[in-house]
Amino acid sequence: MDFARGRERGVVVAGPMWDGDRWTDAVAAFCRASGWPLLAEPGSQLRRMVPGVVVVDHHDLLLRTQWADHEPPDAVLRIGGAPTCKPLRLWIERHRPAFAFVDPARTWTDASFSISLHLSVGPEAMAGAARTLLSPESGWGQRWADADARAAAAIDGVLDAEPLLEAGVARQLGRSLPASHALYVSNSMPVRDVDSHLRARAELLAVHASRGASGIDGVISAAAGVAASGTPTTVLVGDLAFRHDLGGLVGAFDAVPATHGGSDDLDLTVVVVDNGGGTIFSFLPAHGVVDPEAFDRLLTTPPGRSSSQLASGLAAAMGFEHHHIGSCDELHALLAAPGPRQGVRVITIDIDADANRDQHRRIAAATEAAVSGSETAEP
Ligand SMILES: Cc1ncc(C[n+]2csc(CCOP(=O)(O)OP(=O)(O)O)c2C)c(N)n1
Ligand SMILES: [Mg+2]
Repeated sequence: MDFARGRERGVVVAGPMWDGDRWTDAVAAFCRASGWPLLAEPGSQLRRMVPGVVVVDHHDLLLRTQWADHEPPDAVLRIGGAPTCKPLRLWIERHRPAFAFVDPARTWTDASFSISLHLSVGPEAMAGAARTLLSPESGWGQRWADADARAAAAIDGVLDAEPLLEAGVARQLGRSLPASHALYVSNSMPVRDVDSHLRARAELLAVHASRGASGIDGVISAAAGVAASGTPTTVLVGDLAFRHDLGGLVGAFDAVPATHGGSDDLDLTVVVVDNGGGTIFSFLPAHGVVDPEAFDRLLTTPPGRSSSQLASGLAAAMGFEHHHIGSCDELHALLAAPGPRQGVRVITIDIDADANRDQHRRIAAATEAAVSGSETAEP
């Protein structure tokens, strides 16, 4: 596995992996030896601060900038499932670097046919390859570290000055959840917001999702499955995905805690970001072009009532906790203290969809300005 030898401008990409933590040491050794930055989505279990490794938190935003096209890669080494990050896929397609896929399970997931070398090897081979590399001198890894730090400061500049919206919720989950907890993220915008805004920390926060075909069904049930393993679990879910799996909420509610003679001892916090329907579609080019009423009826499909109304009704009927909140401080207070097992609780947060979309655009523009010195960002 001498793929990295002689290639200084490489990146290691880590897609979703349930067992990604078993790769931590090998990936760290490889990144240190090659000088390549690590672009790990949270669901890889590898977005974690490791000494000597450039861990990039904001690659989704960085790879939309002109800076990224002035820093084209000559090599990509991927582990894990297909990455969630679309700008990463487009950056690879534009620059066509040598592309190795470390794929011990032989999944061959490569929808855009970009992979040039398929390696059916495990972490030992990656660690072995690291031992054959000479330390690089190009400054490539440092430039990524600098750009990521500038992006983080630009993002904080936007988020810290504004009311809580979806990016701020994702950032706060990474700041507040105890390391012994797990985060489960729904498809649609939650998994993307977490990829863009949850930052590496010293201790691992297990982050899971069912990427599959991006279904928004069964989200609460899957998160309850993680919680049933004994790990207190928080699930970040949109308002439609929440509605799609209220049966999962009942299932989690019915699990009888060990303290009451049962065996399931389940601790599940459901954080619902209520933006009034499927707002992922409002990031598509058709939004603002086609008739707004038709767009909403066919794509946004806004529910008639808020998630807060729904959750408070269910909470009253079923007897679980419901908190309707609007700030980082309230979210932190509910998530940070790992008290006694909670059973099921639901936290609802109202999100103004227009303000949220606008904030996403301003974050992209602020990142572009911070790393490229230009104001024109790709949306
Ligand atoms: C089972 C299933 N049905 C429909 C879809 C199509 N779909 C993708 S995203 C989405 C909207 C999800 O809305 P919400 O959960 O509120 O998240 P948001 O888009 O607001 O982030 C829909 C309907 C899907 N992915 N899976
Ligand atoms: Mg929604």
